[in-house]
Amino acid sequence: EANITRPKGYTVSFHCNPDMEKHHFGMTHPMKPWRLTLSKSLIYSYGMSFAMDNYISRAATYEELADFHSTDYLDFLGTVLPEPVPRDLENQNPDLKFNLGGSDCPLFEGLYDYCSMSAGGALDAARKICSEQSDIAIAWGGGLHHAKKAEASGFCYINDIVISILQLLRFHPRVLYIDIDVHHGDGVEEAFFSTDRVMTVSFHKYDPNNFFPGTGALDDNGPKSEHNSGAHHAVNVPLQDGITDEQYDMLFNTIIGRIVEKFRPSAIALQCGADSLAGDRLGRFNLQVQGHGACVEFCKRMNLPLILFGGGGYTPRNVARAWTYETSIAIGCQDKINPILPQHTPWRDQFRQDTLFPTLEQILGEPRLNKNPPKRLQDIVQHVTEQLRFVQA
Ligand code: V1P
Ligand code: CA
Ligand code: ZN
Repeated sequence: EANITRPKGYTVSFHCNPDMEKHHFGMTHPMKPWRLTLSKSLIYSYGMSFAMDNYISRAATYEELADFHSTDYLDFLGTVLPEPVPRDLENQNPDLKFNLGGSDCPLFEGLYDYCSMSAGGALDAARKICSEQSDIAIAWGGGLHHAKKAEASGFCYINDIVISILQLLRFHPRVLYIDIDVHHGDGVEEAFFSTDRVMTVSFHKYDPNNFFPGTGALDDNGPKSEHNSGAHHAVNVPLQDGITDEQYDMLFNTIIGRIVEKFRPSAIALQCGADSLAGDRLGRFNLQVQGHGACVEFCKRMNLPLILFGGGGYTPRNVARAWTYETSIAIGCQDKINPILPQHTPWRDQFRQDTLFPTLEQILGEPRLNKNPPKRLQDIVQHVTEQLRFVQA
């Protein structure tokens, strides 16, 4: 591989914990922690670790998790045992405590360890940003945006993003949170609903009746009372099936550009859920690796301390492609790397499912019919622009 060198003038840190990847949600569950192993293999095969500070993150402590989560919930999470016989997927137990143990948030071996490791990596990333030892901190094992203070939701048990942003807020006056997972970032939005120090922006597929979690309408923008400082500080970009790179790029650049201008954040937290890619098992969009990565590039150009979190992503070889490409953008070596996947990458057979000579950027997946009319996108931009008139830095 071409020699990948450390970027000049800034530092990228990479935070992971290999023990996290060993956990299993169950055979038929779409969330596969080994997608992190696949992503890392590809990142290392390209030689990118030589251009970053690499940290094996520790697990977050109970006290660190309790910065956001209720102790009732954490105590229960720490003691529940996996079910001896997996529950029938259709048969939801009516007396679930804290929404734990259903088909979305199953109880599995080592659940508490898995959660505290995900949060540990994300929190380490935030700490490196706060101490200015890192300018772009990467935590692909984080990004679990649905978890609530006292409730698991949508494959998420501990909200590592909220815990990391709380850490950033100890040093930074204003944090911009951006979420490009195909699902609404409801847990993060809710956690910072009543503060003007965090602006949350989520781009997502929106269908209140047929798409999880059903929240995140265009006019859900924070508390309705003008006396609440969080008013207008939640931005939602509800989209339909099949959105393309060009459309997404236009929305992202226009909306995020105006927000940065008006809100003047001192740090950015970007959730890079890869289920917004074409061909995702749960997603509905038509984004390519380039279009997804363009969001990371745009944020990097803002020249602010940046954390990159993982998130959803249910076609593991595409998740690995996107997060590898985005790691290369962080380092600034995206134009130097060979688009043909390294011969010696472990798991190469995973990528051969697509073609004999798999590339980094080419993902497979039949394009979906685009249900986003240009007029609707213009209306979204206009709504957000009007909303921002109420926002003061
Ligand atoms: O749709 C639902 C709930 C379950 N029904 C009662 C409604 N759940 C979704 C959850 C998606 C979570 C996405 C997480 C993330 O944003 C962040 C990591 O990406 C769901 C779906 C679906 N197609 O939306 N659960 C499952 N599929 C599922 C399928 C098989 C086994 C277990 C869960
Ligand atoms: Ca989102
Ligand atoms: Zn998702």
